[in-house]
Amino acid sequence: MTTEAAESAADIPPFRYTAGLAGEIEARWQDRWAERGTFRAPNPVGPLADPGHPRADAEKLFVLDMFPYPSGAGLHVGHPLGYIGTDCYARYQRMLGRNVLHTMGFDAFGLPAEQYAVQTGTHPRATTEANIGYFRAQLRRLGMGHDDRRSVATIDTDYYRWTQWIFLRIYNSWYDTAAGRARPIAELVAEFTAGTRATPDGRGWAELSGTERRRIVDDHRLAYVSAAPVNWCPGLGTVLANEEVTADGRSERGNFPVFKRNLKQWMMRITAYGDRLVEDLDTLDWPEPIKLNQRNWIGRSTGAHIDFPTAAAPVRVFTTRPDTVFGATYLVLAPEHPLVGTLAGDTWPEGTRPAWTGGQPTPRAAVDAYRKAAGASTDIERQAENREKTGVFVGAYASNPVSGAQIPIFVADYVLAGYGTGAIMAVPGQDERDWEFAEVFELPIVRTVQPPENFDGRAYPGEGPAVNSAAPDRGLDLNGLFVADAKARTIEWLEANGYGSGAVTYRLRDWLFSRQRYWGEPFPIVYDEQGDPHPLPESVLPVELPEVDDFAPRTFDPDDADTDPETPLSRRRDWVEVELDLGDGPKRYTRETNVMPQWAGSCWYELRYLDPANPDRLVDPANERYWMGPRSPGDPGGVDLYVGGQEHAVLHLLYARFWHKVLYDLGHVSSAEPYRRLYNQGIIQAYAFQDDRGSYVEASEVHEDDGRYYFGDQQVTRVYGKMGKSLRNVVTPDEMCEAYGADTFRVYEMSTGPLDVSRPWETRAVVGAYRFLQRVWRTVVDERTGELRVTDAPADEQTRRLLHRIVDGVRGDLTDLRMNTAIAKLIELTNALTRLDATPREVAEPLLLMLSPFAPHLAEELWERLGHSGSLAYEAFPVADPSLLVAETVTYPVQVNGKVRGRVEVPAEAAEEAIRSAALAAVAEHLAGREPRKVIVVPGRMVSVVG
Ligand code: ANZ
Repeated sequence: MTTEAAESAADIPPFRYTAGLAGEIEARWQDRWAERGTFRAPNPVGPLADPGHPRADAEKLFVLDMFPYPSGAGLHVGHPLGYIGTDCYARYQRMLGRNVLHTMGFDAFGLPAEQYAVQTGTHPRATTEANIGYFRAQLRRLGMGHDDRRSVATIDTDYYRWTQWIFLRIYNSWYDTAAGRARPIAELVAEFTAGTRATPDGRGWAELSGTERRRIVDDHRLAYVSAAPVNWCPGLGTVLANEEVTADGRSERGNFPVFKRNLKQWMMRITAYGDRLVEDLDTLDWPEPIKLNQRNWIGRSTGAHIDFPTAAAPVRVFTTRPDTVFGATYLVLAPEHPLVGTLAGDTWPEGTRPAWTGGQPTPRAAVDAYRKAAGASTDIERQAENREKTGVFVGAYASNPVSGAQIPIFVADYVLAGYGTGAIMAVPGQDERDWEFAEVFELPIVRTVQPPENFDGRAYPGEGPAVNSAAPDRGLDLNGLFVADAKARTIEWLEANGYGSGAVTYRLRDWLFSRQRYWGEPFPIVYDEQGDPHPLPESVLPVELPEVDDFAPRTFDPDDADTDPETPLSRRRDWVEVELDLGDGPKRYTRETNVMPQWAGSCWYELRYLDPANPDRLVDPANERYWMGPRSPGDPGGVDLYVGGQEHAVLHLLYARFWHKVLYDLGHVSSAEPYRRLYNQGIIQAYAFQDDRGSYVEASEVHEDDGRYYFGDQQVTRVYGKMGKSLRNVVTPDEMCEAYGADTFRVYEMSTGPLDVSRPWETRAVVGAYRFLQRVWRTVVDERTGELRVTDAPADEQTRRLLHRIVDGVRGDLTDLRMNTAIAKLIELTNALTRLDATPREVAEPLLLMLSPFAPHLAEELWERLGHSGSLAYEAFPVADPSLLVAETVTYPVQVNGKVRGRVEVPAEAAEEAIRSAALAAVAEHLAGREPRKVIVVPGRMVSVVG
């Protein structure tokens, strides 16, 4: 390419480090590492134990990358930024003496392969495995020091067997809120049976029917079937998790409308862990913005549940402002609230305002019409601030428990079914949305917090003394209390009078765990004739994904919400219908035909890395304790360094923490958290080019002419953005390896910034890294003869001091993942060496060792040429001699009128002015206060004062 083109072939010295030579060296060392198993990390026990390994008894370090989805496009140069960073760090730490676990797996279930299968009929396994092969080859070519035995893919049956096993553990447990942890469901049943735990309605366990018992137990499980409202996307033929729905209520993939519908789905009770997921963030070494993201997502709100009696059952509301209850002038139920049907009758009560009826003859008709309309909009739309408030009266009243006032009950879509209790007490005086609604429906507004004097707004949500908030006959008087005290007093009163209690609610919803797809883990669940679920015994795992002819979920008119999903697995009747003996004789069952979401496999992969070949357990406890166990009391344990992109701030990290905590509670792991330290790498950005219609054109085909950019003969506009297929500005690592070699590519990527900073990609700048490695090569090898240029003679003092200063700096930089400044220091040292006639071995060797995390192939090659056998991967990283780190000094004799009268020691690089004043101070008594007539500084030699 460009670099070589400038020089004609004849000019190139025969032993120069070129892309061709780099390629040869790199392939050779990659083969050797693989043959020798260089990066295999020994386990304490089991198939991967290796007591003879040099690091078998060493301190451990577990470095983890967020594993990729193996897409068909392969890696572009943006992807390996984090992988190269962790590889440098892992290599460095290994040289510090640690037993380092670093490997790479594949998050291999997922939509793209399935969509491709739908279009072409190619089995997703075939495409996915081919893509994995391609990724592996690309990573190998980059010289990654991965333990090849530990690489797992979530689609391996031996892997998803354990994903299913974990599902069964979750299914077979419940959250004991008193103990603050999950426990096996058998212990719950034992407590009910023994009578030590009361049943929900207080009847004895023995008095309950089999079905009643099953309902109670199933209601406790951490994995359960629910018919709750879900995001149904007819255009994709599947339901989606909240996280997969965009802010404007469409599917993230495909951009189809998403509707709320009640469908039977598997759910995971992640909300049981809401408190711990928030609190334990404090134990983690994670970037603050990610922690904040998680806290917001979990969205813990404290307040109260308050029961408002009605003619039918009481309406329970959740409020964060129980102090404002005297200002509750109406209630609002979500359209989906179960009491709506009961409360809405056949006649409008006396005095119903026409505006409240929605123009319908009866409350029931009004509510039905309203519900239909509300079903068509998304949660986001329903909650939009500037949206005009709509609603209808249900034709019934509730009584405000603190005042006894009769207040009307409405349904309105600004109240969501999936949050709190799906019902609110509306307090227009303090809540803006309630105020707007009250204005539209002419409902009373009563302030219960005194706004400041200059307040000219409508609802006042702020701090102030309570007003209009006393019911002396009921023993409650809040007037004058500030918000916190008024809240506490109200909760006390509610609890004493049986109208409610303090409560905590989470924005976090239970995790919808079913997908109506093919390419995912089947559930280890069958249903009996009553439709009740049964777990399959562990002995039949894995439940393998059956072959099908048609991979497509059935899709429907994207705008028709009234359809039911039909899954690909449900069409294989011979697979779905099974006869099994689950302990009470052979019976007919039907299998669950949904599959798990892609998140499942990535919830626990780091654990399988620890013990990938263990046939009997997910991970042997001794191996888990060694690699991930807590190091001290209060330490949550977990992976020592987890590197990945910010886009996983919420979902993956939250789900993985949840599963890990369940496994921890049940005693399967000793670490309370999966990822002790998290680090977000930056992204790679690059120029992209748009034509006059705004479409992106292939960036590599654009040429520059006099500051303008052309695609063919068409002028295009240059923009800048994240490298990727959509901007058509992809550069692949393969091209870079071809043109310069993997070592150059690695050094270039690492030199452009600290690991957590996003940076521009500039192909033209890669040559800088290439030239640097050529200089390193030249310090060791004579380009013309191929002979070594290294001498055993000691280095001069200056070079030696430079070396030690650089060793010290590079260590600090690598420890803090500042790869760029480490490389800058290595360049400085190399440049100093190129000025010498021969390179002292005492400098060349540490230079290669320090370079090896970044340019491992070149370093290995030169290390071998210096006469070492074996790999330098286990050599000790250079250590700086502290005595050589103190700045060098020079001692100046100071003459006064020709006689030496004193001596001063000053830093070698001291400026003349500093030497002069130090010298004058040293001979002050010989000058006896006289101003010297002349001071001559002879640099490095002497100072002469003429008095
Ligand atoms: C009365 C009140 C008075 C409220 C007041 C707020 C201010 P966060 O903080 O987000 O948890 N709410 C409760 N459930 C709701 C639902 N399903 N859909 C829509 N809104 C709901 O918000 C909790 C507050 O949001 C609750 O406190 C309730 O309004 C409303 F001056 O109750 B509040």
